[in-house]
Amino acid sequence: MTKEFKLILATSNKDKAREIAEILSDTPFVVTTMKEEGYDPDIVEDGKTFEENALIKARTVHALAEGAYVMADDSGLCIDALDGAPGIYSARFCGENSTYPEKFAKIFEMLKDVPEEKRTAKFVCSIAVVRPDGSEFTVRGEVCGVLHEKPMGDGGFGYDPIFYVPEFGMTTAQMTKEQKNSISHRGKASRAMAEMLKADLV
Ligand code: ITT
Repeated sequence: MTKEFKLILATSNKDKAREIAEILSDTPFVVTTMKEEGYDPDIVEDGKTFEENALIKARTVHALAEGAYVMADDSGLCIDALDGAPGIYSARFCGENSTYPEKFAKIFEMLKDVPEEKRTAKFVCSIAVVRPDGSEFTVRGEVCGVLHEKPMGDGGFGYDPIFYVPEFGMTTAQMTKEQKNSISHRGKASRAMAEMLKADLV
């Protein structure tokens, strides 16, 4: 018989939590957040990779929520001409309190000598899961795109208005939720995660 189980999401980012809940909506997983579960830990993201940071977040919440499945997402924008920056520092890029328009302006200032065809980038998402028994795994999803100097669209969040996907002819902020989830780094990683957890459901 198929069991339902709760996945506690170790994030304070409401947009991520919303996207993951949508992506997993037609699976047997019930997604809840650490806030909804009453946890508000101080998480020190001092890893060097997306995977390390995702594991740090998931382990921190798992230590509080014994006996639960905990998942965390560490993600970001990696710009080829900037050697993968801002990468794991995407949320903090240009200062923790900077706005996205300020982050966009900084990026295009840094790219001013880079020709348009070389303004390629990818979104990366690493998802880490810690099971009730403490076993853990990570999965990764990526989506390639091109940076668009003029922000377009008001869907999604973060860097979506400047992340243009040529195959769709639009930015991820112009896509419907379904379109973005079908191709996004988070969509790919979440579906890979659900696949890994399938055996636990039987
Ligand atoms: P938590 O650590 O609490 O999960 P956070 O937002 O600080 O929240 P990260 O450290 O993983 O999470 O940083 C992810 C950042 O990468 C996010 O804040 C955006 O700036 C960017 N990002 C990730 N996924 C994105 C997406 O789908 N669309 C646009 N920007 C995205």
